[in-house]
Amino acid sequence: MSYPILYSFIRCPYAMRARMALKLCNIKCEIREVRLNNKPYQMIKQSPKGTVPVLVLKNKVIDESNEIIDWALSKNNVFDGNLDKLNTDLTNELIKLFDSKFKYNLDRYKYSSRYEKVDQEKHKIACLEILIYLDSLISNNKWILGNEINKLDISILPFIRQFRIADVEWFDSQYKIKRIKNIIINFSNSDLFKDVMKKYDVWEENTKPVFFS
Ligand SMILES: N[C@@H](CCC(=O)N[C@@H](CS)C(=O)NCC(=O)O)C(=O)O
Repeated sequence: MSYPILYSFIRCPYAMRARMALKLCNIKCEIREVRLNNKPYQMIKQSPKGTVPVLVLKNKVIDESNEIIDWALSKNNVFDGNLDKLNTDLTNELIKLFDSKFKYNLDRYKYSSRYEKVDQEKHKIACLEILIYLDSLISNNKWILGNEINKLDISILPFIRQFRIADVEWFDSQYKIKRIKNIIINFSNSDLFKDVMKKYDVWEENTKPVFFS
């Protein structure tokens, strides 16, 4: 039996969300850890745009993290029934917000040296403002929309975590994002997150396949 192949990079938040979805949905795959500065040609052959994650299936290649999540859920919807229509719409809206505006500002804050003339502080505050908005939408739950982990959590928490680790002391001192602070600590300490952050050797052809899930 052949398993799907996931090209992944441990620290990539898009790959993290895909790994979490595959793990939660109990989908066994071969995991191929890559380095972004030395992507294997086998991956590029399957997905010429050269971003991770890439999931190679028998009959198709999925190279967008959100589509990998949706594919995993189509095989085994572990979140089924968790959300009503209102929260499903909110989930989609918030994933869009984080993939666009939050990510845009996060990159300019965290990797400011890659951009010309950026006001790092301005981008940091723009991210904080989005988080204050998110905080205002959530109640005192374990996860963002309830006490069960959901698609929204796995999709956006890797980016919020990245924002936090850029300046932990400052993040933890923000009193307007109290709920998010609790959720991000819960997330970082969760077995799920620890599982998907397991380190693998960089993949090379002809080495024994390593399986994930
Ligand atoms: N829209 C893509 C974005 C994936 C993405 O940008 N991944 C980054 C790593 S976090 C990447 O592979 N960048 C290519 C590079 O740095 O060469 C997705 O959601 O899968």
